[in-house]
Amino acid sequence: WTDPNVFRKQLPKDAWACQFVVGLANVGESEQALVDIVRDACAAGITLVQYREKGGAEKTFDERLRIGKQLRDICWAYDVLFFIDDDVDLAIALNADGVHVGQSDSDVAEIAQRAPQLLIGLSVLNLAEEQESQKVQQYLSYIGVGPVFATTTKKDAKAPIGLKGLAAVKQASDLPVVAIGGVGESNAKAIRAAGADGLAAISAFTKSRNLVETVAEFTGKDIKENEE
Ligand code: TZP
Ligand code: MG
Repeated sequence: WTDPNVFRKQLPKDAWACQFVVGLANVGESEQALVDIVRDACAAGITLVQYREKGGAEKTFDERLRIGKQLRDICWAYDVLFFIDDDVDLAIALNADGVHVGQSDSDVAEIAQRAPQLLIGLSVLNLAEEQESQKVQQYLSYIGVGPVFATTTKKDAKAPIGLKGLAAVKQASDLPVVAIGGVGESNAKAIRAAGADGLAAISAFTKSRNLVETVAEFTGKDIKENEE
């Protein structure tokens, strides 16, 4: 899809299935490593990249813009959705496909008003936050739920909600639900069985020894040989 607007209107059903959340802090602050792993993950079949510059060395807007452009262009070359974590200004400047926000980030209705072209994902921790999110459901493309399991990647992560917590949010939600937090190859199947429409992770990808296998575990689809 060279025109992202065309892509957006024709979002594939599995658009949220396999999300790679990543920023420089997750790859030893190496820009080359970031570009390389995003390209490799796109080639391996992920469906969405969320560029998240958190918990590492401070980056200026111009630096994030320059890096984001490279990541965006790689994503689009592979028909992979490109989202920005939190940073609405950056998402707008990059003409990103969407923005992912947490509970303490920008207000969803305000984002939708300011940048109606952006798809929006919102993180919730529990049923109470899911209920609250229903007020802005019309603006949301999916709900992120987690941490489902313990994670060491996000330093300020709340206590994990487990598969039961995930299942409860899924049952209450009319939106696709994407699980995050300690998601990996070994628990991917159980997470899908608990109702997740998509799986998101940082370290499962940055520590993967074989991205194609990681993607296959996440999506539950067999590895296709000689696709197309
Ligand atoms: N939000 C909730 S947990 C988390 C984020 C960004 C970190 C996920 O990292 P990992 O390595 O996949 O557990
Ligand atoms: Mg956030």
